[in-house]
Amino acid sequence: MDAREMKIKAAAAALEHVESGMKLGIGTGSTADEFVRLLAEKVAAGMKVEGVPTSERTARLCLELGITLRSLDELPELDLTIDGADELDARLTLIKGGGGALLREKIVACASRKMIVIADESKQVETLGAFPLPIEVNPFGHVATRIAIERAASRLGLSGALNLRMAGSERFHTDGGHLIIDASFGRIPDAEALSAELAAIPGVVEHGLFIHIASLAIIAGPAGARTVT
Ligand code: ABF
Repeated sequence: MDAREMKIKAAAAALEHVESGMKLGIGTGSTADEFVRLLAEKVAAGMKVEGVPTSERTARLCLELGITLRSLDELPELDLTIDGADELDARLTLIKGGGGALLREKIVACASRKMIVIADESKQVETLGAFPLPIEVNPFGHVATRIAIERAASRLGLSGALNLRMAGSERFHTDGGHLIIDASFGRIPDAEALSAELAAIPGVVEHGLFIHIASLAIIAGPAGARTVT
């Protein structure tokens, strides 16, 4: 089974948690895209859902496939968010943001009663951090913010490259107009401590550590999809 087939299996298993009439947060990334495609088939067959997308990219795909979208301001309390992840550990702490949508993903996930993560088994790790941690920063003073991140990480014994994400030769901007610094710490043994340090830096808008947000994960491997709580 190749990676795409595993993503589809995880997305199909997540779809079993969706009931007609639900207000859904819809995540960003290739795995979330597979969920959108399967959801669109259910909608075409009569399922009634209203979706809140976590990125412009996801909104375009949903509209293309006929899924009714609302803004989070119209639907501020969601029943369920389905989204991917870049890494997840045994405590369901996640690293997200590889797709650059972490701020809206975290806002939407935290406005939902439940969040289900869908991923292929390659995303499961013992300790987070091999995937560079995306940190969303305000463009104003972003060099000073990078220095502050470096100092904060050093206080926790973390070090590694802090790279401003680029899109070709231009700086990458999020849907919200912010920049992203990808922090290659290698290992993040204490996600809570790092989250607290980053939250204290004024230029940091949000970061990709999702702590106590995911309710369960659906992980797909060659033997099929399994639920992790
Ligand atoms: C999104 O899911 C992002 O936060 C994360 O980067 C992405 C994972 O992408 P994929 O499903 O394509 O591996 O929510």
